[in-house]
Amino acid sequence: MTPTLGQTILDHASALARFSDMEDGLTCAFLTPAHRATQAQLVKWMEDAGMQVRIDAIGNVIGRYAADPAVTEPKVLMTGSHFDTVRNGGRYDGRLGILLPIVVVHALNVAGIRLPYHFDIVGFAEEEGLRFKTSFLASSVLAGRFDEALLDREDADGITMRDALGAAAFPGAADPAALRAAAVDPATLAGFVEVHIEQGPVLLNRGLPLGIVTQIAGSSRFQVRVEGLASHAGTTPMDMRRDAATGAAEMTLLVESRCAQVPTLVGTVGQLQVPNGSSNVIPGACVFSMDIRAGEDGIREAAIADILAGIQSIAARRGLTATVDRVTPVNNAPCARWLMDQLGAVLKKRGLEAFELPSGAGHDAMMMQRITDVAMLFVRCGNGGISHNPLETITAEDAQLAAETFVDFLRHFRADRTN
Ligand code: HGY
Ligand code: MN
Ligand code: MN
Repeated sequence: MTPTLGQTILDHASALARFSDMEDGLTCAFLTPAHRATQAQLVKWMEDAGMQVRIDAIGNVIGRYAADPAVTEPKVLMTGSHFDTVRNGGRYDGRLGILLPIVVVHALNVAGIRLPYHFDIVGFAEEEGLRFKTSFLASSVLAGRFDEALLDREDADGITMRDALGAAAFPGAADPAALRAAAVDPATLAGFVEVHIEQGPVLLNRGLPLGIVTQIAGSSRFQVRVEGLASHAGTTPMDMRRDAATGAAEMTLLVESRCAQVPTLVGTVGQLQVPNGSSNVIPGACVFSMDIRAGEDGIREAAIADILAGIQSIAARRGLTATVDRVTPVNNAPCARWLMDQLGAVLKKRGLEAFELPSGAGHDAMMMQRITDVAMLFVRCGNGGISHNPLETITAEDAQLAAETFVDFLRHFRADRTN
């Protein structure tokens, strides 16, 4: 393989990072002009790599590197990740898992190497939930789990998902029947294997370039609206206030203290706003997000039960009301041992440790795990392992090694589950 695969991956990630919703950083929210430009660029790179490409009803870019024509009834091995980002995010989260296989397919195609199965790369249009506060939106369509009620959900500007999709005008966009029809038939799949930047410091601290994921932590997201009474900041005595923001602050501290009780449990309030607040008005309302995750579903569910009860008791004590909206939770997703072992075998062949680690971050593979066996290859994250931050980085050497390992994996892949 050409030693420039790694550098090409980094160059492609830099090129995509120029399509952004913001001036001095990378934000790529679902169906914005930057998102559409990213999607168009992915189509072009997949076509240049020798793939047949289509865009489905939610905006996923799906490229197929067709199987060796001599193989009858080939299965589909699927890979991919998301191309949307968080606000002011990193350029590798999600995108690495699209760009790396594109570069790999390009190299296979140039070398005239066909595979005994169809190899599909999916650029998932939306995973982060930034615009519509969704969870695994694009992979839920592919997995046949799309919640049609989401079409009526509005973004911060009051634009519904239905209208945003309609304006994008993909074939079938905003048509529930087309969104249903975009689901893949699980019987056609041999599995789903996602490459992703680790987004944490484990591989970095152990001096390892690559790792194999054992499971992906389940997660639950909520939007909480606390209502109190807006009143004058100068005239309302402290003991007569119904301050929604101080109530939300106490609820935030409850999330922190409850989630600190169990090592694998994490809880985050990432958005906290006083809508239409003024410096001289006691907050009459406060809205905040909650993201709660754990490696075991029971631990997460027990924490959620305690936190939701605690929120109501804090609200009652302070004369507030709290309304909680729950985004569909995603359960812990175990990776398939037979796929992990095939990844491990190619790592060992290269003299690398087949190191296994769980993922605390969510991934499209979680949703795909509902319909097929999944595995994930993690690539070392630089800069102390920081992610969801512009400082997120990988090296060209690690990208090269990941690409070469992925080539080995594809060339040795056997769908019959015997290792
Ligand atoms: O939030 C997550 O774990 C993912 O990056 N969307
Ligand atoms: Mn992310
Ligand atoms: Mn990601």
